[in-house]
Amino acid sequence: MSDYKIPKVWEWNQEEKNQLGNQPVAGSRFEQTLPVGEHPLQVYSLGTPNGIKVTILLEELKEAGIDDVAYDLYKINISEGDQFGSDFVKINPNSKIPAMVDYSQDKPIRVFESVSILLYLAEKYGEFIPTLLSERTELMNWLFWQTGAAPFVGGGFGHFYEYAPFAQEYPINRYTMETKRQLDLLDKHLAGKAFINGDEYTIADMAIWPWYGRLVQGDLYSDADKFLNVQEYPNLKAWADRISERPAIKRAIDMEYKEIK
Ligand SMILES: N[C@@H](CCC(=O)N[C@@H](CS)C(=O)NCC(=O)O)C(=O)O
Repeated sequence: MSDYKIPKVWEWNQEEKNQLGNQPVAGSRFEQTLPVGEHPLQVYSLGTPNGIKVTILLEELKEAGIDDVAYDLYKINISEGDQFGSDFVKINPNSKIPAMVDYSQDKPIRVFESVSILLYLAEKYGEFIPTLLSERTELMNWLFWQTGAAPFVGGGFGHFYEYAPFAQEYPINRYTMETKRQLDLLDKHLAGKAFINGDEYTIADMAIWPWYGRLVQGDLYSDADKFLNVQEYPNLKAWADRISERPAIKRAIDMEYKEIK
């Protein structure tokens, strides 16, 4: 039991105002010019699960023999607050990585939200996205599922298991329950399938693997694979291992990010 009483109106603790972390307001906090490199695609990101989705697809496109997939990759250091700089916020008003600008069009196109970037690139190059309506719809189902589901893993389970200042049973139980339910869902879905959409490797695998593949491989939060007893999900683990063997995935994980300042 805690002594906390919910006030009538929540108030922001002003002492936290100057910190770089969460604040209850959106928008840029300071002027910051972002570099623009020589290539048509400018990616501003970081090697987090949402960030690496984009480099995975870009590297898979190269692997598939697409010639004009050159890009500049810049590091947005979210622990230093780069996501709140003025130029970044013009690209992504939501102040989260990843974000991208495509300068190959008459007017540059900004793209934010990792799955929106995956869809943009897959459609632009006509790869890793099925054309048949039924298959495309199934792909969309899983892309939207990933976007809605992963915050329970990252912002819920991961936060309370790894980052919260002290361990609390109630939120850890709540989010572990939901995370295991999602892992079981993927395990059941992947029974007898090579990939999320069936036989074809698509952007659904690239969106889901950085969260759920890395989680069952023990690469997301310390010892979380043991805590979550991931051997209960053999189909999911086999899929995760299959994906992580791909050269594009290995390159995306080791990718060097250029400094912005
Ligand atoms: N739904 C967004 C989530 C992006 C997101 O949460 N990015 C995190 C890093 S993985 C971030 O930029 N956090 C910085 C912050 O919240 O200030 C997406 O898929 O692009």
